[in-house]
Amino acid sequence: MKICVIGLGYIGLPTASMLAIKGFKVVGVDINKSRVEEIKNLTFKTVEKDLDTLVKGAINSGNLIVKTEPEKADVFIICVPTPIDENKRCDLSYLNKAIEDIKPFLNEDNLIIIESTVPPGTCEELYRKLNKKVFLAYCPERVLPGNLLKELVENDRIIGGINKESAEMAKKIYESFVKGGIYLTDIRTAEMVKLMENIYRDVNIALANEFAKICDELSINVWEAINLANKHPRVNILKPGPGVGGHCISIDPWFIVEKSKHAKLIKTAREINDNMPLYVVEKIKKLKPRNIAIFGVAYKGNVDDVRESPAIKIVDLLLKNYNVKCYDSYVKSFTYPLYSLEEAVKDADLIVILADHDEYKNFSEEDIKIIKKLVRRHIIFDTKNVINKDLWEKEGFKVYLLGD
Ligand code: SAJ
Repeated sequence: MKICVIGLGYIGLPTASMLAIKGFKVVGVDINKSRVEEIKNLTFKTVEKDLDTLVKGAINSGNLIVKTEPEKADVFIICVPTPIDENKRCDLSYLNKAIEDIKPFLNEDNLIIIESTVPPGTCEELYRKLNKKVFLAYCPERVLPGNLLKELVENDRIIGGINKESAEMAKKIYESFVKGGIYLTDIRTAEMVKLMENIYRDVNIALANEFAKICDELSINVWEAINLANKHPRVNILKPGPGVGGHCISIDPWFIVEKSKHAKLIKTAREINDNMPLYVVEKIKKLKPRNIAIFGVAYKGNVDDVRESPAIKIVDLLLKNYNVKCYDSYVKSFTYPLYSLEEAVKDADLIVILADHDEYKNFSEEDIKIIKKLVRRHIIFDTKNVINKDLWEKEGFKVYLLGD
């Protein structure tokens, strides 16, 4: 069986590679020529564990070829981005283009699987517009960047079919590598389930962020309070932070806001999380710095992705009044220049941590001593509660936490 995977981003590439390893003939397609070249030549860079080995195995097996144009296949799996536009509505242009691109190759035995996150009703609408007899299923990706390959195999999957046969056909494909359960439903429910998962997380983080602000106001350490509240068997509050980034959780809840007038809590949660960068900047102002070293511009710990990262907004705002140097050894390129650790902290009178990279958790006494010599003032503001506070305090740093 031949499978054509459209979009070789963080979902499409591992999925295409996994299918190739499992013996399918796979054609991976991406409109970005340089992305295709770097995959073909195995020169793409990733911090995702074992992804390079998987892709290498797939390419070397001869089962995965990558190119910029689709071709005839039995199954088409679409993994293209669905961002939001300036009115915070789902931008389906990449998805529509992917469908247009495969249209000339479709015949009535073909199965199209969509993995991209979309507002409920989108797949039915696409099917109507396509106006061709094909099988269509929606199987939303669920993997967590940073733990991608493990979750690709182990997570349960939800498959919605435009009809029962479509869902059953898609199940056969995913069964080849998914060890978790595979649950079948209708296509609109599957679209809703995906959004509910990310909204649940966004609302929970908004609650944690609101708790952080309240605890700041009432002189309580939010981290300790959350930790203790979570000792209750039915409480699981997530962590506060400088905001919610990434191309999923900070975007997907808007797909429901655009569809339903009832999405009030969801909208408020989004606004709370979107305002966290401003709150962090207000806190920074109170520490009266001049030169600020930012540690961690990725949207979260141990990833190299900066899409929608709260750091972008925070640095934007800080640059109006302060000198700012960013350091992130995981990230290759950012909106603003990146410096080495030493360059970033030289003459800094404030260090601000915005991402919970393991590197910051694991700073040794030696590392802190080096930083201590280079900075002008010994103040660190940790918005993620990631550093070893005692160790920094031992070296004479004043440590501030968000929500404390
Ligand atoms: N964050 C917090 N506090 C927390 C957890 C996360 O502030 O306690 C922040 C992170 O720092 C980051 C943002 O939220 O800025 C999102 O990070 P994340 O780890 O919660 O999620 P993503 O965006 O990397 O991946 C999510 C996952 N969804 C769920 O866990 C429900 C993943 O399984 C999805 O596949 C992915 O979205 C997606 O592509 O939709």
